[in-house]
Amino acid sequence: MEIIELTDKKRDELLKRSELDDADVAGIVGDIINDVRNRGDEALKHYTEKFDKVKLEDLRVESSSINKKNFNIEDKVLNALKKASKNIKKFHKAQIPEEWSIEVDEGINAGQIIRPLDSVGCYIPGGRAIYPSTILMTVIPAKMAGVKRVICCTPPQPDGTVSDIILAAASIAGINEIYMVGGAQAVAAMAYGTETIPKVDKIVGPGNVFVTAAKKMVYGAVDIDFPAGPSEVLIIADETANPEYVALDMMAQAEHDPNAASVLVTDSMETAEAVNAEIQEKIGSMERSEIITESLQKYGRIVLTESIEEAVDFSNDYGPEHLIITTENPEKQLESITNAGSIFLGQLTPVAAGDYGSGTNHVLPTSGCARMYSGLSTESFIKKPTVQRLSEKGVLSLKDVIIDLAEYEGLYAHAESFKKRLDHGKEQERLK
Ligand code: HSO
Ligand code: ZN
Repeated sequence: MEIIELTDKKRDELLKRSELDDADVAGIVGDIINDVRNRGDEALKHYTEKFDKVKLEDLRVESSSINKKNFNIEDKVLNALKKASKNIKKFHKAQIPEEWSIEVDEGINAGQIIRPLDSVGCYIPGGRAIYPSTILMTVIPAKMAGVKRVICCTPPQPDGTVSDIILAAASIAGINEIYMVGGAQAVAAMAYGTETIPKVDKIVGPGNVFVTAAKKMVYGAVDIDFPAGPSEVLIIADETANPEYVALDMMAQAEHDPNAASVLVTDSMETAEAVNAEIQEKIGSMERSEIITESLQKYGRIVLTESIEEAVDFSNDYGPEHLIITTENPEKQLESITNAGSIFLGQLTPVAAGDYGSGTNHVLPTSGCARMYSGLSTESFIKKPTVQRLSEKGVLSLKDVIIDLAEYEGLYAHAESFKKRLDHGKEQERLK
């Protein structure tokens, strides 16, 4: 990889990443959504046959195949899922927000209560990779929030089933409602409901361009998490960074997708050159060498800055999905970080830790969306209705505010509704 000095001219070029634009697929996706709204299950089966090459009688996975004792997977993998789920549960439990109320002014009590969404649909991608970890990352926070009905949609395998590892993860996460449908058609089904698939309140989870485009189109009919495209990592490193670790973290992100982005930003030419050399040395022998090579060629970057502060600045502009800070004192740079999906501090903390088992969520905003979104969390499944109660004193103290503003806005029923409460208070006072 070329080592590029950060100049104003280069900045925009460097901020570039995957250009997969869902506008390109908007037409097809819109047609699929309409078809699913009109024809329900029949349309789902049609698209499953067309895209997944499977003819399905029944879209739902029998719950007996999720509620079973023995899954056809290695014990060590089952145990890994269990241990990961324990950490993910613990972390997401800590994210449950508190209800609160305050006395805004004398006699005016107001606060927030916490209520879970009623139903949630998790999209679990199939195809190129099977990610049981994504089941844990989507279902567990919803469960922790108290969502009663959590369903999953995932494309079927060529034999018309869902793999046992996905079923095992679903069982560990505590759900038994899985539907074999993928792509935009799955999103449409969960947004509008079909004979078999229930309409849900929110759709979450990563997916390809079709899924992402569909999520954006159904937003409004349901809530969605955020657009989650090809994975990204940005690494801020100084001269203390371990070049081998940095190279591996870049390749780990690159192996997800030819369109994934891996960016190293360092103030040390030595680190830049050493990481580059490590990648060159390892890339040919990596298991997924082809994907890594394509991804690093397209969106891999090594950027040289004049200082670590400049590296932090660049990272904030980039707003990476994953940010690794491997410097002498990463907590110091953390103070100035404003935009990042999930942050990994120090040389012993690779992104893989958060991908699988340290407890944090791996469904994170990409393509700069970390500027305005946080990753999936327990709060993603929680509503916070506000609550208030006025006493006579409260009514009295608000009288000028409410009546004057309501009359100014010409909303006399508003003013009147308040005056009556005022009279009520006076009446109570008189009766005392
Ligand atoms: N890095 C991916 C999540 C993942 N990694 C799943 C491994 N399995 C997006 O955050
Ligand atoms: Zn990953």
